[in-house]
Amino acid sequence: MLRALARYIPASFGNALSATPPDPPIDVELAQRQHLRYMRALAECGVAVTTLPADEACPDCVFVEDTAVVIGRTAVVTRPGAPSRRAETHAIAVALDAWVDVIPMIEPATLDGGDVMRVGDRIFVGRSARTNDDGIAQLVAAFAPQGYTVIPVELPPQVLHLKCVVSPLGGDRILLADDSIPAAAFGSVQVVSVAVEEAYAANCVAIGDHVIVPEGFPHTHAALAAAGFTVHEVPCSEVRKADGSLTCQSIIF
Ligand code: CIR
Repeated sequence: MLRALARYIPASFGNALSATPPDPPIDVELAQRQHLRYMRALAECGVAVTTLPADEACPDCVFVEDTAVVIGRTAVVTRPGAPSRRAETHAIAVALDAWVDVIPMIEPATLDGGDVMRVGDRIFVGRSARTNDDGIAQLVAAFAPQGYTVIPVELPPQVLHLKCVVSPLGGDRILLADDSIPAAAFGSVQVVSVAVEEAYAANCVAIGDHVIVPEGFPHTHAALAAAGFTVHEVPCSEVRKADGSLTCQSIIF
């Protein structure tokens, strides 16, 4: 059975990092209710969810995806690119240690898990403002011996994380926002496209024949349904104000 590790949204979530100060500001109680909807959607897709307590000292702690890359029996606990987020990793490492082997990333590496996308035996990594070459090298050191090929992908400067614009759909399929990264960067894959005006919906969580998507993107919903998925919509308005979306709210392994 697939597991998801998640973390509750703290009351301090209004202070989460954001490229643009949200207007209107984050409604923290609404964010917490929307987060529970995502937890429920994961459960409906057959995933066993473990949710860690929030840490008030870490406003961004709900975005657990950035703190670890878990593939098979190995977890690389990252050194997040934003210094204010580095205190998030300790609790994640302690929790993951119950299930998998934990390898901590060490300075000067920085890497956010939102920059990492596995497709079969390939691991695509966005080289971004958050993820540097040392971070990519430490990912190679952890996963190349297990047969994975790590492939760096250059991100346009306005893109926070690789998975803001592309998500794995299982097998060799990906969901990719038009006019973001050329599909050729991903080699031989099948692409389900997201129109530019729905680019936010390119971040989705596929679990077998099910896919969880942000609420309110009808063309992407239809494209995924046509590709054979049962589509679950979840509201994301408040995490979006903190530059977050769906994949960032869980580590699935
Ligand atoms: C940050 O700027 O780090 C958070 N406010 C948002 C992180 C979103 N993470 C992700 O999409 N993987």
